[in-house]
Amino acid sequence: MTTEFKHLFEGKKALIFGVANERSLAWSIAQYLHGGGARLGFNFLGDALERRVRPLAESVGAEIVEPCNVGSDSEIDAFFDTVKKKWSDIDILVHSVAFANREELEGRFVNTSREGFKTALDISAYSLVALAKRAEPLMEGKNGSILTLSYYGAHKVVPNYNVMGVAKSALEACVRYLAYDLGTKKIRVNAISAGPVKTLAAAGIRNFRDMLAAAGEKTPLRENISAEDVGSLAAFLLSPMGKHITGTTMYVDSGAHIMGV
Ligand code: 0WE
Repeated sequence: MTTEFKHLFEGKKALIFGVANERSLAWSIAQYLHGGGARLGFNFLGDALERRVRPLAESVGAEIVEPCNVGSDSEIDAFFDTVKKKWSDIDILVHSVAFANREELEGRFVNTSREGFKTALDISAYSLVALAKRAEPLMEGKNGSILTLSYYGAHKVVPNYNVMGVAKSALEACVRYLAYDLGTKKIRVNAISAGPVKTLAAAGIRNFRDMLAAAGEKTPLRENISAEDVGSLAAFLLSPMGKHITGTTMYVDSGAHIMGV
């Protein structure tokens, strides 16, 4: 990171949801925020991920590392109670969370179950609304910024992405409606639509390696993106450089989304 960005987030308080390990897109974003002088808070989901997240969080001097399943209103409330006590307010919220049952990410979309649909939309889209609702009062007068992660499957059919495509479409619509509501408080809400990256989430996808290799070659830049590319765009959107950008989805995908054939 270049030195011009060393003070970009000086003293800003940022909550980051969705770090699973050192390959997570959320972790790259956290490192950019830390590099700019931000104070950080993280969630984790369950004991297994706590063992992964806690050492990473400690390496960037995190002041908050608390459990929070974003599928539970009571866990979100408990998390924000802690934040309120420790910090009293926040400047930044990063939402990098998605989940669909594995069987929904294989085979035909037409076979999506009612429960599978509910789970994917709840964890991957509604959770942003639930977090934004709790963040809003803590961002009063702070020019807050909220960021989530999307994927091109929200707009065009990506075989096997299935119900996650529907969930990301809903997520991007949530970004627009939240941006309208929270705009009155000068809180910005945006999404980054990232090209495929081999993270823990992707490791659970069958044939992801082959897909990744093929995807890069078809882009204008002829290469895949890295988690760092997501971190740098996030830093821009979350900083005053993105001051009047809200409600939008920005692509960091080597240009993949401009292609027809
Ligand atoms: O949004 C995603 C994946 C999110 C995801 C991943 C998993 C794997 C393990 C959500 N739920 C689960 N559930 C699990 O049990 N991406 C953008 C990565 C991704 O996933 C795909 C892709 C791409 C790209 C699935 C099929 C096709 C392409």
